[in-house]
Amino acid sequence: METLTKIHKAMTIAGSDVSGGAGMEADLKTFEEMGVYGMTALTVIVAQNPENSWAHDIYPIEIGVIDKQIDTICQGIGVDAMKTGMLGSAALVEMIAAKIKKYQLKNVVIDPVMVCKGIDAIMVPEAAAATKELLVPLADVMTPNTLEAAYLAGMKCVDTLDEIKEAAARIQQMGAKCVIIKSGSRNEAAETLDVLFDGHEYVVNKSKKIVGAFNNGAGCTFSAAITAGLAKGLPIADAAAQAKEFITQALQQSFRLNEYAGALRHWSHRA
Ligand code: PXL
Repeated sequence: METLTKIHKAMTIAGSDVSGGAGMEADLKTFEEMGVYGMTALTVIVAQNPENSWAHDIYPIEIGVIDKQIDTICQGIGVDAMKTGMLGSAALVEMIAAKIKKYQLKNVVIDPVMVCKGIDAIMVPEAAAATKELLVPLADVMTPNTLEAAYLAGMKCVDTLDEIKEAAARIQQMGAKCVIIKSGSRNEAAETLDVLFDGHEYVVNKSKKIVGAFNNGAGCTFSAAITAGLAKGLPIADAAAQAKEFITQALQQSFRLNEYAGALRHWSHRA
């Protein structure tokens, strides 16, 4: 039995996508593939309703139970980095902000999940507002998509490179150490655009869109990969670059599950 090697540990506070593609399932798969010990505090269960065009139905976990999960992880095991995903209520966002302070958690990645694939309206407005007020100032890294960035930055539209840079600067000024805005699946362009801003310089990453990829859970996977890198002690820019490589491979080798759905190949880097 190995006892001397340092095990890097990460916690995700996120919802379950029971179909396995996004949410805490994507986070855990990513942590595992990146050699990081993963732990989960489950916030909501997302089931899709076959009687209603497979609409997302969200079943929240009682807040006291989420509180117990976070205490178990933070007091019982300890974490090197953490991330959040779908949070479901303002009360939960408040509780998480208090836990980050209480346990002085480091390497805090906030993926401000406000929408799911195929949905363009903020799903739980009160949780989005609380995230903006309480979690942005505590984040080491924020990873909004362009729709979430527009909401957080108070902008009508975040689409062009200039708009993305402006949104990143605004969110950074609200207290986040570093902001990474992902633009890809929600625009019509042939290229994806990721912009990192740390308050000093912009790192713009342009790449060709991967045509035909199954991208459900891509945002969760990208932010989980950043979290894993931070858990291992990488600087943010290096963790972000490694995460970009990880998600690119997982998208390039994404696969079909059945006639309706496909998934990312989280293990593609093994080949
Ligand atoms: O991809 C966003 C997302 C996050 N978390 C959960 C989800 C989804 C989208 O389906 O189900 C639990």
